[in-house]
Amino acid sequence: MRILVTGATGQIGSELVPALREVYGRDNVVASSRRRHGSLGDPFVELDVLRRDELERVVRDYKIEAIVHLAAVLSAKGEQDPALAWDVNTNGTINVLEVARANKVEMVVIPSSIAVYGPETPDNPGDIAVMRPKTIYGISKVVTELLGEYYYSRYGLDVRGPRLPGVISWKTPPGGGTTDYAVEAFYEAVKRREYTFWVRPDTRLPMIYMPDTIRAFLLLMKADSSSLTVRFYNVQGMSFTARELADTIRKFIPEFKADFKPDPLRQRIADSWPKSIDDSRARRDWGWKPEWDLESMARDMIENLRRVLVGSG
Ligand code: AKB
Repeated sequence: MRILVTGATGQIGSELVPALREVYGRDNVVASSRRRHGSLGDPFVELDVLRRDELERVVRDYKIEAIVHLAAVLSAKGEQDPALAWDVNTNGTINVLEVARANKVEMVVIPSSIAVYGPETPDNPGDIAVMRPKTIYGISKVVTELLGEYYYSRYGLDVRGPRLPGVISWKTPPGGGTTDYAVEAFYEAVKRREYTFWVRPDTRLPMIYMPDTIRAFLLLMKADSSSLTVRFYNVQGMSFTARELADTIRKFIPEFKADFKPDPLRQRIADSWPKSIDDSRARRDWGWKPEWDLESMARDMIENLRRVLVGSG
């Protein structure tokens, strides 16, 4: 399968592209992003998803059979420039879906987010639950999901995606998300032994470690279409409060000092999201099961960040 990945230099893409290349072969996975940076090798093309003509040219030139569409503006950044977030997240998605449909691309994979949920969503929501998000990012992800379902039922385009919680990783930092504190805390704990969280200590959110995230993508992409009962699936690795995260970091870095100074915007966003999500349908339909919990993830994050930031294991 020849795959195009948009937004490939971001937090997820920089780890998903190498994983896809392992499975599908290096030359069959074309990485793309607006500007080339980071360590992804060729094949690579500079591509803005808002340029439908360029997207179409790449899909034709490389005979693309599947698109993994990662390019998006996340929740906190989206609130600083809602028009940009709307443009990139919805028009970028329409372009991907239209080019895929017109060029007989077989599969489009788009991650959704817990940001589709809102304060009216009941606790521990399943895949089909009340979705009245309060951020432009969440609204654009609901639109993305609905468009994906529409293109599937109207044109038979196989659109599917994991609905992700906060993604924690050490290779490439995330940018512009509300859940990014759960990544920054590790960087600062290793570098400076202190961190000021931008949420209250009791703020609990669902999260997932990157190796589980990559596995979720690979499993979902391999799943037989006939076994899928929805197009977007909740996946969760763990759920913890900011204080529980700080306490867990302290098990490995006893001097770690945590402060909590809630930032009104990001606290409001965090408060509007569910504390955990029900991923039983993904477990049933395509064998999803997370392998990392808070403690094993924290140990691995700290070991790796010590190696890359301070040169000791
Ligand atoms: C964000 O915080 O915006 C993202 C997400 C949950 O989709 N990490």
